This record gives sequence, structure tokens and C-alpha cells, in this order.
Amino acid sequence: MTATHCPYCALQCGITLEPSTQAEASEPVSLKGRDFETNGGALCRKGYSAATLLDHPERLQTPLLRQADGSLAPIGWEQALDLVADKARSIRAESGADALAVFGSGSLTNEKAYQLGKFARLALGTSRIDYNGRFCMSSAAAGTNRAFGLDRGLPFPLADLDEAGMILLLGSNVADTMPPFVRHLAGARENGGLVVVDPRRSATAKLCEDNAGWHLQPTPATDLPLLLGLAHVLVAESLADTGYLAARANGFDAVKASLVSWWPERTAQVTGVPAEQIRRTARALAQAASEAKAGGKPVYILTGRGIEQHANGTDTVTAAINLALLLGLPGTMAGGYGTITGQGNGQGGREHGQKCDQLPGYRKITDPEHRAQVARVWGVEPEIIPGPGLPAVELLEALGTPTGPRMMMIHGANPVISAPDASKVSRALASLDFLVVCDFFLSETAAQADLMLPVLQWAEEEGSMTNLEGRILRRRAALEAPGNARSELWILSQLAQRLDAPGRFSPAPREVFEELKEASAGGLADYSGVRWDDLDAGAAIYWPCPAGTEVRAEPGIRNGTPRLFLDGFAHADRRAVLVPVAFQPAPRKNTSATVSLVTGRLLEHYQSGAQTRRVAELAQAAPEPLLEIHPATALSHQIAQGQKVVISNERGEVTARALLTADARLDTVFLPFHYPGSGTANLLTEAKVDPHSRMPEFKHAHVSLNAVEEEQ
Ligand SMILES: Nc1nc2c(c(=O)[nH]1)N[C@H]1C(S)=C(S)[C@@H](COP(=O)(O)OP(=O)(O)OC[C@H]3O[C@@H](n4cnc5c(=O)[nH]c(N)nc54)[C@H](O)[C@@H]3O)O[C@H]1N2
Ligand SMILES: Nc1nc2c(c(=O)[nH]1)N[C@H]1C(S)=C(S)[C@@H](COP(=O)(O)OP(=O)(O)OC[C@H]3O[C@@H](n4cnc5c(=O)[nH]c(N)nc54)[C@H](O)[C@@H]3O)O[C@H]1N2
Ligand code: SF4
Ligand SMILES: [Mo]
Repeated sequence: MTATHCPYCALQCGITLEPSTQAEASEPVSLKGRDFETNGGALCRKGYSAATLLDHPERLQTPLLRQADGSLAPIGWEQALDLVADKARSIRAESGADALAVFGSGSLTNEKAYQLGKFARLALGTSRIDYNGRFCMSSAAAGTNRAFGLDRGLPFPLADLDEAGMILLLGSNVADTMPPFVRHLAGARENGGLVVVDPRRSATAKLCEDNAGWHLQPTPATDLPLLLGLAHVLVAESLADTGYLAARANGFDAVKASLVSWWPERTAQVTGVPAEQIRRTARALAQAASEAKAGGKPVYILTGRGIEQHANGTDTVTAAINLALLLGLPGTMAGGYGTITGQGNGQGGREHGQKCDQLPGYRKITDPEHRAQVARVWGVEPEIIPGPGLPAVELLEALGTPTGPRMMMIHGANPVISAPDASKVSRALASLDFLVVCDFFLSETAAQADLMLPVLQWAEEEGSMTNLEGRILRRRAALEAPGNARSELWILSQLAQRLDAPGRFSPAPREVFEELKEASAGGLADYSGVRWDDLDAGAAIYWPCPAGTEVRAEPGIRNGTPRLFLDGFAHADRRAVLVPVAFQPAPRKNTSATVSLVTGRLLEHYQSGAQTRRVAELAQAAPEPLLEIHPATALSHQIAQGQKVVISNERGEVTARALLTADARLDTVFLPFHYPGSGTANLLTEAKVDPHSRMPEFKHAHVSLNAVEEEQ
């Protein structure tokens, strides 16, 4: 029996795998929920069915090379690896090292993420590496770094939420995206204190019914003014915790001044949330926070992608943090602010050097001291580590341009479906001289590759992952690799050898983990005191965990730093920063567009759907994209239930069937982004990025709707 974790989201639910004993078993292992702190034995539908992909008939088991006739044909590993090295060398010789690019992922284990960053800088010599976490956690990271000096999704254990008296949950639909998370909302719901902010009456918004709390349903992309309005009430009614602000934070006066014009009636006009609901929410938060400080139940403000994936995502996160600071919560046992990390290793994936401006341990690639520290561990001169590269959207836009990359390697992402303005992305990938994709399925992006390299799945590899609480976990192998699939660490080590890379590129996860620890020592995300054997023994370890930390593998013992900021924030003066932020409504370019489109997720599918669309049970449950639309809006557009609709704007068009639901706002429709072809929601989204995080505007676009007459 192997104890490991679900391959999909950042909740990293505990599971056990056992070899299937019955010969006719449909999966190679039996998968069960395991009693682990984040999931208490429960799993969602995706987790339960994850093992069906391990021996799926479409699983890729041998390298595939694009032939002159356009088909993909099997080749051997030697030939494949030689080819990658030859291409990289010749393109680098002609156009320089920045003509080579790497795109990584928050799905990769810590070891793979670390090694990929090192490989890009040392073996390819390029600055041009970024990853799909840019599409996920970047605004939250930029906002928390600015306010607290450190970015860890939840700066406290998830189980702390269980005791909460009140939780303000903005732009997150955990009831669908992390179903076992809902158990941690039970305390707040019992207390009547769950407040959900979402333009849709989502499954999570429905958890507020029956006096469990209330739902605020703003106009899409107006969370920033809503948060300014809530903060205005705190200040205007003298409900802000001025004692806390004086002791622990800078910037209160500037923020106070910036809130002046956001009185509730004006905020209501901009956001569509009634003024009395704004007052009620602000007063309830203040009341709950003051009770919490008197020994009552804690209060939390949590955000998800709904408020973060906008071109003003960082400022919106900042407004949410300002609200938490005005309430006097962060860095206390009375509650705090947290953001809910998304991908399986979305947390670890953003610490070990896959970001274009970052080195392992959350170090800055522009800081000479940080460069010297990492260079020492890598055994190279600091000068050979390239400078900052391009963030994901700009990287994809640069492909095939005169100064842009000519070759790219993609590990763990499917940008043809998941990047904004997807038709442009597909064309940009097609313009490359050489595209290498590592995956275990022929995703829509892998289908465009010149060379496809088959890698291991989660149940076949050893490694570590860092969950949404900053807790480090072990991913364990229960099965042998199938066919000719190889581990990514092996691929990188083979390529590094062929490219005469300086430094060591071990194919063994544990060795890479040891090096990662050393490279992180003294950094913000310090793993140097985390021992593999302690993780194996089930110790609960949260970073930072510096060398020498005493670790005990006993139930109920939390090691490292389960709760951040109790003794001070990570800025030099140990104080948090309130940053004033302003709201500028985005100009509407397309005047014929009649409704707002918001995008997001369904319970059944994971991300680009490359995995879950191959699980029969999930594909049957949600086989095609449905456009969620209010019955009155449907009527005014002459759209009937189940009818095909073309959703279009200046970037493209998508076809989906209508799902009439009163859960939608009258001015807003919703599309999931999990589908290929004419169902790809990202054909409509804009690549406009946030100035701080470079997060694109995934969550909001203006669109027109046209019903399609179908022949009977
Ligand atoms: N089933 C499933 N679960 C997943 C994933 C998956 O693909 N499928 N992916 C994982 C990953 S990587 C992530 S990042 C998380 C994401 O988890 P969530 O953040 O919960 O997911 P989303 O559905 O993207 O967005 C959440 C909500 O934001 C709302 N929203 C859209 N626009 C706005 C807005 O302007 N303001 C507000 N307040 N809300 C808005 C949407 O209506 C939606 O209900 O889920 C993880 N879990
Ligand atoms: N419109 C819209 N677009 C969005 C979002 C949204 O809410 N709306 N959300 C964004 C968010 S939050 C995210 S996180 C992105 C995610 O979007 P993608 O980056 O496309 O994520 P996945 O579908 O998880 O793609 C992972 C691919 O890597 C493969 N894979 C999984 N594990 C590994 C591994 O260990 N190694 C290798 N080599 N391959 C692996 C899978 O088979 C799959 O093909 O989408 C973003 N796009
Ligand atoms: S909630 Fe996330 S980690 Fe848990 S079973 Fe579902 S997909 Fe897996
Ligand atoms: Mo994500």
C-alpha cells in the first residue's frame, strides 16, 4: 500500500494506492481517500477517478517526431535527445541563447521545478523561462509580497479556518474546485458568518443559504471598488483597529485618504451591490474581528482566481489585504488574509526558480547577493546566470518574432487551451523552428509539437510537493513506468550532459531535493531543515524550515513555520504595508458586445481538460462547454435552453449550448475554460496584463451572443 496525494489541485488530498488484485480490474491500482488534514479522507470526483489515466489507452509511451508529411512517428530516446541537443546548439549559435525558451508548470514536483529552472539557465543558457503559474497565482503573489514581504498562499494551517466565526471569500468557488475544502467552512457557516463574493450564484455562494451567511453578487471585475467601499465604512465609522495599525503596519494615512470617495451609495452604483449590504458586511467583519481579539472565533479574508485573474488583480488583492489590515487580523491568532493556491504544486512551483525573475528559495535574479548564493550551490560563476526573462504572456507573444525564441520546451502546460487570446498562442507556437513538449498525453499543445517526449505520471514518480498551506508533502511511486516513458529529471540530466552544462543534473529526486534545500537555505522559502525521512515518517512541515529546526513526526505536531508573521512581517522593519490602490474601469472597446463573459471551472474537469476529458466518467458528466445564461437574458437574445450559441468578440468566437439558470446575473454569462476547438473560452479572453504580476485578464471580457438556428 502506498500513501501519496491526489495529482490534481493544491488541496493535495491524501490517498492510498494498492495494486489491483483482480485481473479484470479496470485500473492498475485501487485508489482510496486517506485521512489527511486537508481532506479528512474525502476526495472529489476528479481525485477518485485519477487512477484511470495511469494505463489509459491514449497514454504516450515513446518519443514521437514530426515527419515531413505532418504525422508524428515513434523514435528512440537516443535519437530524440540528440535531436533536442543539436537543435538547441544550432539555434543558440545562430541567434543566441535567448532564442531558446522554457515553459514550466505548477504541476511539477519541487524537484522538477527546481531542475527545470537550473536547466534553462545553465544548460540552455537562456533567460527565457516562465510557467503556467503566471496564469494562476501571480497577482496574489505580487499583492502579498508587497504587503507582507512574503508570499505563501495560506500563512496559517488550513485547519485554522475550522474555528472561524466569519470568512469573507472573494472570487473562489471551492465547492466545485476543492470540494473537501468545504468542511473547513463549517464553523463559519454554523456561526452565520460565511460571506461569498461572486457574480454568479456559484455552488459556494449557495453554501451561504439558510442563514449560514450571505452572498454579494457584484458586476464582474468590480471587486476592487467593492473592497474600497467596505474599507470606507470601517474608516468612516471608526471601526478600523488603529492600535494594531500603529503597532504593526505602515501606510494607514495614505490608504485612509484614498478611501474618501467610496461611500456605500457610490460603491453600490459601481458594483451593483446594494449599499446596505456593503454596510452590513463591513460592520459584521468589524464586530467579528473585535470579538476574535477578545478571545472569540477568528476571522479570515480569502481570495481566489475570480478577483485575481484581472488586469488589476494585484491591486484588488491589495485592497483585500488592506481590509484585513484595517481589521487588525494578519499576523495574529484572531485571523488573517490568505489566497487559495490552485495547482497541485502551485505553491512549490513558485518558489524554486521557474519564474522569469527568480532563483531558488524565492530569490531575486537581479540581486547580486542572491545570484552569488545560488551560483555557489550550482558550482558556477554568478556571471553565467542570465538576467530576468519574459513573463508567460510576453514570452508566448515573443515566440517567432525577430528577437523572440525560435525553440521552446514545454513541461506540464497546455497553453493552446489555457493561455489568453488562444488563437494567437497557437499561431505563435506554430511559428517556432522547434517545439518540444513533455507530457503523458497528446494534449492540444503536444499535438503541435515537433517532438513529443513521454513522461511519468504522479503514481510512477517520487518527489515532494508543497500544498496550499506551505506544507511539504511526499509524492510516492506505486507503479513502474509504462513502456518507454521516462522521468523528467532523467530527460533533463541526459540533455544537460549532451549540452555540456556546468553543474550537476541528477536524475534522482532525493538528490535533487537535497540540492534544492541547500539552494533555498537563507532564502524566504527556506527548506534547508526539511528532511526527506521526516516527510516519509509523516511529519507536518511548513516552510520556512531552516537547517537545525527540530522536527517531530507526531500527530498534531506542526513543524517549521505553520503560522507566519506572528512575530512580525517579512519586510526589513517587520511591519506590513498598506498600499493605496485606485479603481479605473476598463474602457469598453467593442460597443456591439452586449454582455460580460466570466470564465472559470467545473467540478468535473481539471484545467485545460487534457487529463479529465480522458476520464470516461468525467467526460460523460460534462462532455461539452455550456454557456450559463440568465433566462431573461436568453429570452432577449432569442436563445432557448440547450440551443447552440455563438459567443464572439474582436478576438474570436466560441460555440456552446445554452444552460439557462437564474444563478447568473442578467448582464453576465459564464463559460468553463476546459474545452478544445470551437469550445475554447480563451479564444475570447484578452492578453492585456496586470502591470505588477503580468497576469492576463482571464476572468472578464465583453462578448456578443447569437443563437444558431439548427436544422431539425
Ligand atoms: N474542478 C476543478 N478544480 C480545480 C481546478 C480545475 O481546473 N477544476 N483547478 C485548480 C486551480 S489551478 C485553481 S487556480 C483553482 C481555482 O479555483 P477557483 O478560484 O475557485 O476557480 P474559478 O472557477 O476559476 O473561479 C472562482 C469563481 O470566480 C468567479 N468570478 C469570475 N469573475 C469574477 C469577478 O470579477 N469577481 C468575483 N468576485 N468572482 C468572479 C467565478 O464565477 C467562479 O465561481 O482550482 C483548482 N481546482
Ligand atoms: N479563461 C481562463 N483561462 C485560464 C484560467 C481561467 O480561470 N480562465 N485559469 C488559469 C489557471 S489558474 C491555470 S493554473 C492554467 C492551467 O492551465 P494549463 O497550464 O494548460 O494546465 P493543465 O491542463 O494542468 O496542463 C497540464 C498539462 O501538463 C500535463 N502534465 C501534468 N503533470 C505533468 C508533469 O508532471 N510533467 C509534464 N511534463 N506534464 C504534466 C497534463 O497532461 C496536461 O497536458 O490555466 C489558466 N487559464
Ligand atoms: S479536491 Fe483537489 S486534491 Fe482533493 S481530490 Fe479533488 S482534485 Fe484531488
Ligand atoms: Mo490555477
